Amino acid sequence: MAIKKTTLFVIVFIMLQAVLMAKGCCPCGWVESNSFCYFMNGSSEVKWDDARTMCQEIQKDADLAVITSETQNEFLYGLINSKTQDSWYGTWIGLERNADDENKFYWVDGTPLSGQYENWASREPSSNAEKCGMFWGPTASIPNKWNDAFCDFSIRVSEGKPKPLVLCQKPAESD
Ligand SMILES: [Ca+2]
Repeated sequence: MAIKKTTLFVIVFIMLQAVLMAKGCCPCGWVESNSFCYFMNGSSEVKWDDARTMCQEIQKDADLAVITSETQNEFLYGLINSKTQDSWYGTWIGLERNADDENKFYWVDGTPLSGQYENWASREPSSNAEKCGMFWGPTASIPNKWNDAFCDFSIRVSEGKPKPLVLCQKPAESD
């Protein structure tokens, strides 16, 4: 009986380790989902370029979030929704108009948006002058949708109004 208990303990221990390893590992303060880690800066007042630099500097291999599926989109919307402060303008995401072909958007990892998962709000993208991707927050008129915005939109927002937050992403460590 004692041997059986020990064997059972070893099996449970090995299974637990396997689960923990499969889950991946994120830096303190980051949230893990499906092998990626996410971090949202909730007090930022930065332009898209600055938001991207912020992500790249805060952690190795980090950049603005790249959204490739509805499942991921819903998870990230939940993350934005979990913020207690008004996030009407949601977050900057890693989507940008191509410098050479303004009709095309690319993710910051170099993937063209064309043919991939898209979640634009109706009548968006709306203007070639709006070159940077944004994810509308829960209190927006069209929540949980994407918008193209002026890349310096954060400084165009009236004084005292909420600014777009910053949504960073990095691969989860597997070891
Ligand atoms: Ca727009």
